[in-house]
Amino acid sequence: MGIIFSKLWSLFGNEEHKIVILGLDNAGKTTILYQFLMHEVVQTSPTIGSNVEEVTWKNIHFLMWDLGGQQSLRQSWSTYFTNTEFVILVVDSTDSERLTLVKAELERLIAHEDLSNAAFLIFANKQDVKGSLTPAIISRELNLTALRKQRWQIQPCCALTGEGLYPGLEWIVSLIKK
Ligand code: G3D
Repeated sequence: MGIIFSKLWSLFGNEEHKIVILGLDNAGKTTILYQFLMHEVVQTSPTIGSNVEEVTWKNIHFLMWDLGGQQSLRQSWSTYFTNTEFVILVVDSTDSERLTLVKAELERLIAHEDLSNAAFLIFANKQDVKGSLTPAIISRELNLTALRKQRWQIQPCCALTGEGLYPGLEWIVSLIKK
């Protein structure tokens, strides 16, 4: 029994969970990916196409795709959606002008059939900047409470220091363990 259990446990531990990290350009996607990878801030440049990295946390393996957020690149996001379990949507909390654009992208995402079972973690990033929008305002502007089909969570964070990132990942882990 013990052997079977430990085999099952190691199987579970080796499973890889696919996450796509989306958001407009400059939201902080690449900074977040590399925070998860190295726990330290790296110099980023605009993502051309995609970055992909394997991240292991609490013995759970994640394959994290960071997709470029410029308008021309957003068209190709859907080619990455197959088998995606989690979407991390990164919002620049200092960019109130483009929140309507974020809302439109979110609507496209939740309507996509390949993401119908995915859970959505929304990072309200750049909370270190004075005057940034609060998670409550971003929730309201994105109309998150109307999201009924998919599970979602909004998490304030600062990708530069890493604050808030692991509580977000913890939510993802709690869904995996359910
Ligand atoms: P992207 O991958 O979504 O396009 P990046 O975004 O990760 O390249 O980040 C875009 C810029 O925002 C970077 O600044 C990065 O340092 C900054 N940034 C990311 N997260 C935060 C944050 O939490 N707080 C603050 N203040 N800045 C953040 P540069 O100057 O390199 O363009």
